[in-house]
Amino acid sequence: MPEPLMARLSSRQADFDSLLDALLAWDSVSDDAVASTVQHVLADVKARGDAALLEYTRQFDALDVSAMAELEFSQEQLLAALTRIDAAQREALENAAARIRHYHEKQVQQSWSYTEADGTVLGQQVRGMDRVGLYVPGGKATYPSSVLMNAVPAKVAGVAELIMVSPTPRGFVNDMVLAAAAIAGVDRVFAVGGAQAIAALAYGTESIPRVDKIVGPGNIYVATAKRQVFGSVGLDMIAGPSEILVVCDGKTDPDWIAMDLFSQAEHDEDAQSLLISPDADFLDAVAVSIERLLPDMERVDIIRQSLAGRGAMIHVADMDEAIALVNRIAPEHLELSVDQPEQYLADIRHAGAIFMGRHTPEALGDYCAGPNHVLPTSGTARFSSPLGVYDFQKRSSIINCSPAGAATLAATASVLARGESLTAHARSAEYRMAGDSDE
Ligand code: HSO
Ligand code: ZN
Repeated sequence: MPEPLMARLSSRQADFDSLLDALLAWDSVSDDAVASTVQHVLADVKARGDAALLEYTRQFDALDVSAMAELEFSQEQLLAALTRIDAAQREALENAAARIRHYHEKQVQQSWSYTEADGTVLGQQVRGMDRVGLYVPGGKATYPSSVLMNAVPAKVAGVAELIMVSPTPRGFVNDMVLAAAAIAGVDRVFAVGGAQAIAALAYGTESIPRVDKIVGPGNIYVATAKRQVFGSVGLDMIAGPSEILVVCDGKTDPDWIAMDLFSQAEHDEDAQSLLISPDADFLDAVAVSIERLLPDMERVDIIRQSLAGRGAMIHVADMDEAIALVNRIAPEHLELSVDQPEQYLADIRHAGAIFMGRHTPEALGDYCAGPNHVLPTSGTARFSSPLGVYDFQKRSSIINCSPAGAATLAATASVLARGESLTAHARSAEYRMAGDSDE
């Protein structure tokens, strides 16, 4: 057998813990030169608006444009893209969008309130955001499916205006991306990208309105720009490379598992594919499948680099140990390729998305099962959740005191306020102790 492509670890080896830590380590990329370029671009777009945006678009995207109007796609153009793509592609996009919409409709948070005995009403009012910006990369990682995954939940949340930006280097336009925008109900689409697009969304220009939140993945310039505008605009998470962790009892076809590992690895050289099994022979069988299947893959080089650099097969004693490892890794995607996966579900504490059973490959979730494919990476599933409708909703607290309720609360507030030496707070509360001033 040739030297296996993926590293092989065993939970029994003495240095397992440190090897695992090294395997999982991922430093979010930061680069001083990029940071200072981005800082300059942001300040320039903030100061000069469209003029700067046009200059950077000419410079970075090699586009010969002189007015922002040339960089906006009309709704007619979006619909035209929808008619240009294959009928099968259109149908698949529409089917995926409908399923994603249906799933996300379950996530809508409702306003609520309750009334206390003295008539005071307390509650929470939920509202969709006014305006959201969606960044869609223009290069090798342009995914129409990601347009749906970001835009549909925003629209379900009731976001009034959804603005998409996506670079079109040398005028290259991806019809599937525009078609997905049309299907998802994106309101405006601009052909701008990079840090300058993030600046436009964060600060607004004459033609691109300022948004309340920016979502969507991007290259290092985009990620750095998002970090730098933090505070003036809401942001989604800054995603690391994609990961998959497959736990298999050894009874799934090894070809299926090899292909599931490839499906994440083909995203990018830094993507991470891990396989855990209590069956060492099965790990060998998957290694054989990998050797046989890999040469035919279109992205063979990316997959090879990803599996060799960041992939691993981990042999464990039993399923209990496998599940403990899952929780330690907190993977973005977890496949439980086992009989009766339900029996393990209650013990899983950290995973972005859990794919249950042999017939649920991650690829189905990536496109069309319904749940979101924007998920926490690099162990952040310990504290964050899939992108959802709730990310585009915000809440206001509601407090409506009855005169009697105010009098009661004022007694408590006054004591606490005086304890903090905040006399105006205390007196403001105390005025309400007596009931209406004209009584
Ligand atoms: N697996 C990616 C999402 C995606 N897959 C888009 C295919 N297209 C997120 O980790
Ligand atoms: Zn994927």
